Amino acid sequence: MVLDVAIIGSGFGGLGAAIRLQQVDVTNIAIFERARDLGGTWRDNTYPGCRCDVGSYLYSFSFAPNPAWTNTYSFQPEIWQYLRDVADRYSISDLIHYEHDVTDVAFDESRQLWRLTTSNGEYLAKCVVLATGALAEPRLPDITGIGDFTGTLMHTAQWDSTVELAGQRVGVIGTGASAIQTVPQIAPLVASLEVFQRTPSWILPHLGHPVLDRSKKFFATLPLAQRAVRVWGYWRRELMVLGFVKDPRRMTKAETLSREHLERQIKDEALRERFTPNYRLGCKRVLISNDFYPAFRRDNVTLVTEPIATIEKKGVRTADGVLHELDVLIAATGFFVTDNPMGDKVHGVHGQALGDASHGKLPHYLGTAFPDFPNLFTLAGPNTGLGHSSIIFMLESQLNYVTRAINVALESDALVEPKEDAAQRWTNSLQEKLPTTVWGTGCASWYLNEAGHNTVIWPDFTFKYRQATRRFDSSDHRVVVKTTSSSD
Ligand code: N01
Repeated sequence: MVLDVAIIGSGFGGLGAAIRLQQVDVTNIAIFERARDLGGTWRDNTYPGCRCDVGSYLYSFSFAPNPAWTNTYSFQPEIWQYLRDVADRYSISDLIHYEHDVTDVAFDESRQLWRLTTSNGEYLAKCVVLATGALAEPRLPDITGIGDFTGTLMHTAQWDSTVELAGQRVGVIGTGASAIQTVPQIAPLVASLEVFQRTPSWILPHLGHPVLDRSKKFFATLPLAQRAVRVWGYWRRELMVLGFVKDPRRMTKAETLSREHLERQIKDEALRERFTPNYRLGCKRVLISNDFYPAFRRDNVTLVTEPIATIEKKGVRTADGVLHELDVLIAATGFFVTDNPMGDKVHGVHGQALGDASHGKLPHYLGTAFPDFPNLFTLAGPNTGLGHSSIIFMLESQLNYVTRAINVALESDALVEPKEDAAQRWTNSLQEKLPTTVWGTGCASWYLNEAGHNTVIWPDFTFKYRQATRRFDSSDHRVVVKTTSSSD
């Protein structure tokens, strides 16, 4: 049977796509998921302390509010449970083909369909929604000798809870979002903890707190009140665009806040110095934490800022020649983002790899559709990521466009793709804006591709993206009615 839509991935994007498509009566859908459960990055990241740094009321589907959040900034288990509940509530669970790792997506010219090769067989589909996420492929650091380490090596996104940390000598590489959450959690358990920092992060105070039972009841009886909190949180975050995008000098105030936070929490001036970033706040992802710096007040926790030279059998050797002997080495080193391997598994009509869009070699339209990739759409695609707000808002915006485009394709049995000049115009308009934003102020970050171009972040107010994705502009698209019947 030919599917109307094949969705790849069952995180926020994939589930959202299935729900929204069903709402417009597209029901011949399958979701392909490589794992045994749904949830994407919120299923995979089980490291101690994993938590969302966007508020709970905003970091959820607008159509599925959850009055029962127990904290204003949710922890991973609750977000994962939320996704499972949403899948049940919208009867999505039965659409998911688990343990179907998609290894190749290619356009079958003769049948004018997409052919998906999975670890569990081949499938044909009229349309494809790639919802594989930007933070799906853990990146181990490319450090000489990493394979020689004889202790336990694990990435934060592949946490093995059976590894005994109590009483062990543990090292953590990285001081990004994952590290700052897990370091305070594991510090009290371990014999010693050495944190290898290459670049300090800007860290602001965390404002999260438990939600009172009476507030939960209030939100359950008065959904509009929860909606108001969401809207308030949304607009407060939108104001940050004034600094991130319009004038990065406005970040000075937040930098002062962050420095004061550091001063309050770390009294040792030399240590404070080593924690102080030398780039503009916002250039790398801004972090929030109240317990990361205090972890370094413990006798068993050390900050190592000497660069890592090699990893050896017994531990990490730094450039000063010191061998830091370890039992467990934790890589909190992030993900393959602009070089996500999924990009090399999807090929368009003329064989071009979809990953070329992140390398600036393929123009994209709304970060979602691509010339020569008819009826194929990506969620969280190029330049739709955010540094200041909820990615769910962007996904829902993309889904407005995707559901309309898929409707056009299915109703007319057509191939729909953006015109080359429309895609080029869109891509150029973003790349022209980016150099003067905070991400162009000079720092290394996972927002930049190998050429130093930001192909990850949306450089404007998110409501502008919502406007751009609100309707299907037929003058920007080629809609070609198929010459072959693709229904069986
Ligand atoms: O990864 P990162 P992450 N040698 O890439 C260091 C999301 N997230 O997993 O800055 C030494 O941010 C690297 O150093 P440097 C969120 O979007 C969200 O922490 O490159 N160090 C850096 O310190 C986040 O941004 C939540 O110099 C090396 C760290 O490793 C994204 O996931 C929670 C190195 C990597 O930091 C990724 O966060 C957690 C090397 N060879 C994560 N290679 C939420 O709350 C890398 N590093 C929503």
